Amino acid sequence: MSDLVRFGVAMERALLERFDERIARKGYENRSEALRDLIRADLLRDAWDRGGEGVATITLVYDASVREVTERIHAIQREAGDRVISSMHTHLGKERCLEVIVARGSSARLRALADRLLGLRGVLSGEMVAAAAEP
Ligand code: NI
Repeated sequence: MSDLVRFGVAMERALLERFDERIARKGYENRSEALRDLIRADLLRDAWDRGGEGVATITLVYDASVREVTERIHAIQREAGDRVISSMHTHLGKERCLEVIVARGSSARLRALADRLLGLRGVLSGEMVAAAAEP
């Protein structure tokens, strides 16, 4: 890591103890790495909220026996053009399919893409997760 800066942080003992318990459960070896991750996540959320460009995953679980749901999922991705970078499809059972789509674009357009997919009849569950912001 380049150009590390050390700084002191003051906080209530009880708050720090809760934080230490939390990061131990998550498997962090020290507070610094946990704090860096929290700050990165906050900056990503902020960039996303301000309508920035980013990369997201959209995960869908759907019932493939529902008429045309598979075709609609694919048509929406084709219409999205090069906003969709990649997708992965696998089978969870006889009728249920899992699709993970990686897409790039403004947060508003990605949200709209995810909403169209998640709103389809036959889509049982899913969510969009912002993976990274782009400058
Ligand atoms: Ni399938």
